[in-house]
Amino acid sequence: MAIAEAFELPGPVVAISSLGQGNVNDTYRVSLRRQDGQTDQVVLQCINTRVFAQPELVMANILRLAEHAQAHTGDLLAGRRWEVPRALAVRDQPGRCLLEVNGEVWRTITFVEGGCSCELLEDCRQAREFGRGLGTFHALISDLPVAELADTLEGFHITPGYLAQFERILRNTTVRLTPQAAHCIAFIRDRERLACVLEDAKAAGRLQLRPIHGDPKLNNVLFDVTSGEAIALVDLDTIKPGLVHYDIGDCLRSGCNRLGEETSDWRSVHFDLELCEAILEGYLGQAQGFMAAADYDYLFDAIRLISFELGLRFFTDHLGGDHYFKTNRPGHNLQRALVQFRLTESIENQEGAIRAIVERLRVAL
Ligand code: GN1
Ligand code: MG
Repeated sequence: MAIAEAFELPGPVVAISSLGQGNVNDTYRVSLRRQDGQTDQVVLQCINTRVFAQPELVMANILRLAEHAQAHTGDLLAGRRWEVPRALAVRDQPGRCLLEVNGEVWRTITFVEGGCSCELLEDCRQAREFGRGLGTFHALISDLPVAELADTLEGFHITPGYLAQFERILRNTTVRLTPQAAHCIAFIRDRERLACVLEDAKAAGRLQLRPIHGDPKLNNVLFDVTSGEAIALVDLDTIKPGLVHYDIGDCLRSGCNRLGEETSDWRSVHFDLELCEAILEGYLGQAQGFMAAADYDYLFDAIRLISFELGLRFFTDHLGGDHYFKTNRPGHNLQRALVQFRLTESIENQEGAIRAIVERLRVAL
């Protein structure tokens, strides 16, 4: 409570409870009583500094984004509600948004009232809103020069880098290699050559760096509880220069797996084409203004790659002793990897249909 109260809050704290299911930071909901007697809420987070070694750069990106988005609404929103969470300053220290307590780094962010997140998509309408939310976010910041954003997480979404890390950790692992782990190793080896598809396209100048969210999985989008419309993207720590393809891949791999990324029934995981089409339709409706022709050519690759990459990251963490993603039990990261690899396989098996959806939308929109 004392930590929350060290920030400029709109009233005294009345309750604190944990919020969300992030795999990296610890997140809490802080309820407050405003002067008019109403309750208000803010989000309090302890930043995982093993992942984000320079939290001040993370905050600088979040502030830059808020500033840019605020000056930039207009046509894109067409009267719809859109919120950009803002960081609150430490009490009596205007401009400082981070608080260090016993080596831990804390910050508070505004809470989006009337917004809710979900773990699984309900239907195509919600899927379209999910895509529309990411498209709105990208379109709002597409003209923010990438040079004005810091790279807060070097190597994030650079798949060849994760592959090299996997090989290094595999050589030294002390984790027992079960048949399921052996399956993961073979699965990765079979796909090594795919790992550089987006990085090669970037190096060849076919894909451009743009501001990205970095982690637009389904539960990082808020939907208005009444209208069902997407109204915000939260969890802004990974905003940085990147390829929008990383974000599109993340959006689709999280939205089109109807069993969710935490399922233990990994053998039944499937990539749902109806949801895929609805998400892409919502996304491209907002994003077509900044998307270049070559961007469409890599959409299928992005969907396959980011599912594969996340599986590779989970599996490498399993081999390395579970130091990156939070886990509830031994083998948790292995199970998560099996889910992503099964999803990758399902994407590969439906390559023709996914490419046809992209083509249809490219022509129709
Ligand atoms: C992590 O912390 P969370 O759950 O928002 C991870 C993402 C993964 C995601 C998988 C900084 O995000 O890249 O896609 O877990 N974030 C970071 O659930 O590594
Ligand atoms: Mg995150």
